[in-house]
Amino acid sequence: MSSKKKNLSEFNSFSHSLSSDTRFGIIVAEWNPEITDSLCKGAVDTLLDQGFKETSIITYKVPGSFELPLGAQYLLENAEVDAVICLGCVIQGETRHFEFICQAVSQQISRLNLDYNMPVIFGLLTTDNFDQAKARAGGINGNKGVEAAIAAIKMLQLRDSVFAAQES
Ligand code: DLZ
Repeated sequence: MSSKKKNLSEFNSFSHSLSSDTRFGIIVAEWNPEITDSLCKGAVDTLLDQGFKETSIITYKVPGSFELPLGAQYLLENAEVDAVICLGCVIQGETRHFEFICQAVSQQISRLNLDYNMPVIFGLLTTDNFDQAKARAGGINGNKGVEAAIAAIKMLQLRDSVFAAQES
C-alpha cells in the first residue's frame, strides 16, 4: 500500500503495559542531520509520551547509516538495553552507493534481531530526494522516528505476552 499521502505516525489509541524502566537504545546516523535529528526527536518524544523514563533512553551517533548495525551491536552487547532503534537517511545519488548502503543496513539489522533475539528497529529512510525525506521526518507523511519507537514498544509487548502465555 502506498504511503504517499498518508501520515503513518498517528497512534492516538495506542497503549502498552511495559515497565517505565524499559531501556531503549537509539543509534542515529550523522549523515543528513536535518532529517536524522528530527527522526531522533520523534522517537525520543514518543518514548517519553508513552511513559518511559528519560534516564532509560540512551542515544548515540554513528557517522553514517552504514555504521548503524555495528552501533546497535555495541549497545546490545554492552548497554543492557531491551530494544534498539536505528535511525538514518539514505538519499539516492548518481552512483550505486545508495543500493549498497540500504541493502547492507537492512540485512545486518535484520540479522541482529534474530541473533540477539531482541527488537532492533529499522528506522532508515531510503528516498529519491531530500523533500521525500523531509516529508517523512516530521512532515506531511509523519515521522518515521515516531513509528520506529512504536514498533519497538509493540515488539517488547509481544515478547512479554508470549513469555507470559508460556508461564501460565
Ligand atoms: C558515503 C555516504 C553517502 C554517499 N550517502 C549517505 C547517505 O545518503 N546517508 C547516510 O547515512 N550515509 C551516507 N554515506 C556514508 C556511509 O553511510 C558511511 O558512513 C561511509 O561509507 C563510511 O563507512
